[in-house]
Amino acid sequence: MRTPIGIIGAGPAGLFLSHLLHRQGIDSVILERRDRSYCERRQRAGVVEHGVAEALRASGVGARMDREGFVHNGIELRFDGQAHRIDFPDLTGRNVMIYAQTEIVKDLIAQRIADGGQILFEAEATAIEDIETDHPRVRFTHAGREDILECAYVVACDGFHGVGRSSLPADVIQTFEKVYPFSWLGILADVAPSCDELIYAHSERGFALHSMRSESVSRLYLQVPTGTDPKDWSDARIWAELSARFRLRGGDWELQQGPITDTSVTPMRSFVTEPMRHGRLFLAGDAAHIVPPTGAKGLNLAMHDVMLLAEALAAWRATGDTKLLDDYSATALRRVWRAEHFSYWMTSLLHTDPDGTGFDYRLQLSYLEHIAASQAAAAQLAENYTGIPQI
Ligand code: FAS
Ligand code: PHB
Repeated sequence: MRTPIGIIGAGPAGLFLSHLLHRQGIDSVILERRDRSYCERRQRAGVVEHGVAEALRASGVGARMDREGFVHNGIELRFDGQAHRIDFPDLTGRNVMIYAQTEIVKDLIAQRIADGGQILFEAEATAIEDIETDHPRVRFTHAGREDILECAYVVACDGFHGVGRSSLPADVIQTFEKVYPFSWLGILADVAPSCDELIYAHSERGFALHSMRSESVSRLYLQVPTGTDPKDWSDARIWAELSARFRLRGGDWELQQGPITDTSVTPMRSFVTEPMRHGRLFLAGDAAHIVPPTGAKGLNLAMHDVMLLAEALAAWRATGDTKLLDDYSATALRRVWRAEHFSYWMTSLLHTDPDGTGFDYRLQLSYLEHIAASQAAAAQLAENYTGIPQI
């Protein structure tokens, strides 16, 4: 098989890149090791930054997001039994969309198929070769056969556990990592959200987040110790813990409960690979970087990477000019490190150490009270959360 751009992974990064390239008249082939149903069902992110929502609309795949998603003009911080709203438009002139990553993946797969795009599902990339030549290739297995995809460029959008990152020469890359001593236990529940906007709750018992997927489906998360087995958490225990962590003084707010339909535990890590390119192999999305989901940046970073890469590949295809391709890694990493810091900052601000001395807990409370009192401090959070346009 031969294609100008070989893409590994049909997650949001690989799919959006293929879609953007198609709009520039550039062919690509996506190799995806899982089947379509798995890719469309995998519970992941829920917040779409202002700029990413705009890019989805501008490229013709934002209609269902605008019909079925929610425009959110703020979030609520809960701490010390009180609530404080961060008003995004007032502080930044921007907002965010709540529209699940599963739905973005469905929309992009449907659009690629409608446009005649080539997505090979259940096709696992096993090796990426000759990346220091002008004819790199991807070995893959599909339908029980070994095959080779000959390309001009390869873009690994294959997530944290893919083959892309490990195909960069070890003496070329540098990785940076921070592992947190806690994870998130996430649930989907068939119950209407108990709030109109997301609630990020700081409490002595640990962090909790109330998000949503629709008017009848809630998405909630609990900070739990690393290594937590979801089987140790009954529905009753989950709801009791969530209620305790969202509690407000005066008690005039109640968390609505309902049947839990999905439970998962996600470890928390910060991770960055530098550079995000070597020779004719590029990394994009989780293949290159991971953020703790507290800042809702993972999906959005992946989309920004491929927006940059699509523009660079279009310039190369039109004129042979590779300057934007040569600048890709440095340009992408500026946004990556900004998102890494914001995600680390939100995580450190809101997650508590139940066995802690209380010193860190009081520092967190002091900062949260400062954000509630200072427009400048609130603006810093709002700017990063809604997505900084130019970095
Ligand atoms: P993805 O991991 O989404 O996609 C990679 C694709 O490559 C997968 O389909 C995989 O099957 C495929 N692949 C891997 N190896 C392959 C191979 N060898 N050959 C072919 N295909 C291969 N972000 C948020 O903003 N908010 C959240 O709440 C949030 N929750 C998350 C929960 C979990 C459990 C995880 C793991 C991540 C979460 N994230 C969240 C981050 C997540 O949304 C990612 O940032 C986003 O999926 C990144 O998209 P991609 O880079 O496309 O990678
Ligand atoms: C989600 O809706 O899944 C979600 C929202 C905000 C976050 C993380 C996850 O920070």
